[in-house]
Amino acid sequence: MRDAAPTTVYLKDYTPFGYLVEAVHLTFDLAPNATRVTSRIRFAPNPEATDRRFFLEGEALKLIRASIDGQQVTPDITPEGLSVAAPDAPFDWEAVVEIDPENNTALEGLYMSNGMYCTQCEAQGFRKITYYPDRPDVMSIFTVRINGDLPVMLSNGNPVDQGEGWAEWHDPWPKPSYLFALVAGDLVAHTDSFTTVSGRSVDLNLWVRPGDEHKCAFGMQALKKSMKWDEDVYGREYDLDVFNIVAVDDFNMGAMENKGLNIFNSSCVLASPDTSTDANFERIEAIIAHEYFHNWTGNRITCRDWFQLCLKEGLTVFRDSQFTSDMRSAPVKRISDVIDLRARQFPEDNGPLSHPVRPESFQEINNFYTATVYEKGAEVIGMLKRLVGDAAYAEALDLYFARHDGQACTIEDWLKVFEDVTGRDLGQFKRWYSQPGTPRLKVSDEFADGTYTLHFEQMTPATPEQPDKLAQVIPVAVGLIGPNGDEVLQTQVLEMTEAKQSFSFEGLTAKPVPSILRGFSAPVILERDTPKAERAFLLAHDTDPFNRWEAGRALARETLLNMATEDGATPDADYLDGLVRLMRDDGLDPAYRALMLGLPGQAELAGALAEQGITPDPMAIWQAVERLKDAQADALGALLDALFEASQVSEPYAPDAAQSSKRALAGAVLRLITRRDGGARAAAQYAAADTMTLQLSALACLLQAGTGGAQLAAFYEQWQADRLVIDKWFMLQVSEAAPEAAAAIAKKLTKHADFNWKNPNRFRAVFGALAGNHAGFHAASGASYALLADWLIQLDPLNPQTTARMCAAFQTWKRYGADRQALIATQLERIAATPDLSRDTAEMISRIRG
Ligand code: 0A1
Ligand code: ZN
Repeated sequence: MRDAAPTTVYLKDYTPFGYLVEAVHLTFDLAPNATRVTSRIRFAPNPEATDRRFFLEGEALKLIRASIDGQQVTPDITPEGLSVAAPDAPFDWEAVVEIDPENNTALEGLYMSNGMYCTQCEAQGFRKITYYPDRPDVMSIFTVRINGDLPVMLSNGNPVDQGEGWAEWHDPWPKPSYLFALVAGDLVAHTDSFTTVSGRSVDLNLWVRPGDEHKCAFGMQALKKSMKWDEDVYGREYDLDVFNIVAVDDFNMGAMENKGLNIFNSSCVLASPDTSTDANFERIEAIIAHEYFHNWTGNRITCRDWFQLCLKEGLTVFRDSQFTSDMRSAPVKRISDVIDLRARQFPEDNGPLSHPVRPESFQEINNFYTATVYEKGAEVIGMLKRLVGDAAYAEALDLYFARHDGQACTIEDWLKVFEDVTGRDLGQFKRWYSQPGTPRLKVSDEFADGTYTLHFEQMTPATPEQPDKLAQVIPVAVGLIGPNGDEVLQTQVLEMTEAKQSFSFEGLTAKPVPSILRGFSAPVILERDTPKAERAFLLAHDTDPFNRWEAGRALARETLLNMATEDGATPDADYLDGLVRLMRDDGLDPAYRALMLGLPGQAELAGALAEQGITPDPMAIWQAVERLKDAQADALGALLDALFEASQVSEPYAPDAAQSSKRALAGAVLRLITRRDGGARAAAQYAAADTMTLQLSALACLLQAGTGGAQLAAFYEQWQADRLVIDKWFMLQVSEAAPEAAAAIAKKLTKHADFNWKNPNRFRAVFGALAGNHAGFHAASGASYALLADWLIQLDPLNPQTTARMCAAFQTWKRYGADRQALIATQLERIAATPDLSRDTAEMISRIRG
């Protein structure tokens, strides 16, 4: 085994490290295959700790020498680290190790990407750079010297000095090792500056490879907007003289918030109108904000241990959603977030990978950077804010920053500031952090003598290791609408705390229509036998934009489920009528109308059937969706042309909310037009397109219609020198493939000269798209399952992290029929039986198998 036998780490076993680290000096002598790292570390006994064992984590390091207070020592070395007898008094540790960045294909620790040195230390990568107490509660002040012959050499904090072949950096803010970063290479900067609220000027640099300079302007503007927003909304000022961002082509995740030196997957920062879509721009703006916001929520206040990951991630996702809502459309952002939550978090929460927002054990922490920790973690904060109100939320956050600046904290610390500010007991609320699973909220109603009553019952199904669930605090935002369409009760937050609870509203002249869970006020599944007429009524009249969209979504879901399971079922006329009426309403934001045209994902529909005890047939679901889209196109008819024309943008391209909203509607409409004209309009748009948004949306339509061969070839010719665009070329062919063709197309693409499978973006372009093509992935032959398993087995020895994340494609396997389950079980067994499987992948596969 490459890794030692898996050990499980438990939250309950936390103990502090025996020593404090007063200061760290690191010297890097860079060389591709033999970089020397010299560490000088000042340790002092930790008065809070009882266990004084001196163990430093270290993996894949060649120890050259080590000393304590200048005396050479010979530590005991294991694959996990070293231990040595250390004084019970302050002392200086010095060690020299050698590492091999060029052969570091796991992209964790110090590695090379296109000749550039870069690091990724979260969560436990620093131990691949030198021996260290590699845990977030050990915070220290770092000084770094880099020796090498590269034009640009960066680390955290402020530049101290530099000369020919060296550079020195000092970070005055104590930080844990996971926030350490180093970058060295042939880079060019797009520069700007920002003056903080107290008048300090900060140099801003976005470092890229020569040739990418024209893709920096948007990211820089997003950074400046984020800095200003965090001052205005959270009172948070930046705290160094310089803020560096670097774009890297080989990166396992989206981006990383290293102090003063954020490192980004180039796909999450580089943008230009001709190579990036509106959706890319919006995502980049959000990720830049997210990493920047971590400077306070994550860096200045960090996590005590990795079980507390949601402390920084849930809060920072919540903050970046607020930012996007302020910069763009709040309803569109909320609806998009809920679509994403249902697509990614709900399957996780209701399947074999279910875990609490704050997990209580893990084998490999990298497997817990999940939708549950991030997105459900953000939902929990949204609920808290709704329960205490905006003013108390702001006060609690001020107290959090004042009380905990410079500390490594827990969820208990976080909740305590809210308790202290509001006087509330949040003991029951805390269950959101410890109980996995999506609560089901059953609702019924009655009306008598002018009183309308809503009855609620909550139930959270059993999840692995947690069969019994206690009642949670559920904020249910409710409004009531009278028969004439007027709102008779504005949004009120009902606070549900019991397993069963009822709420009454008096003095009504007629039975109202309830609008429940407005704004998706809690991450639950609402179960109510809602009469179809009520849904249609809310689609027409709800004043809450989320619930108005939700009414249409529910009608679409119900008709699709019927069509997928009942012979002869036809598209629901009420849904189509309501949709046509909304599409005619020019008062509605075009992006909102584009969302209205969207349909529930096929995986979501499969999950809904499985919930009802019906075995989902992926092909039947696919056909139902196809038929409903045809029905949408027929029902909208000539209106489609009018909408398409009205959504054209004549001004020069800008990726702002106003323009991209129009293009979102035009793009959704073009999909339907293609169903009627066989692709003529899309071909014309493709031929005339001068931006990636228009080019790609046209190409997607053509591929879906099965007529895009010529354009696909032309697209490759035009963009073959641009990796990020070629990722789109790979991805689109698989995501638009017909169900029976998907596996073969993906397989053919893996043989393409540009299929660099060691690059995570390229690997994900093909296999992320395959897993996302529901009917293609679940093709009855099992070809997609086998292909994905082949490639996971091939990638695992090189890059365990990306392999393990992709295993999640199999997490819903028990939903499907016996034939598919057997096919998937074979692949899971095959992966599990692979010799020397990484700890990351082994843990994922064993959890998925159950
Ligand atoms: N903290 C980063 C995400 C991140 C997590 C783990 C990584 O490597 C295992 C890399 C990045 C964020 O939230 O953006
Ligand atoms: Zn984050």
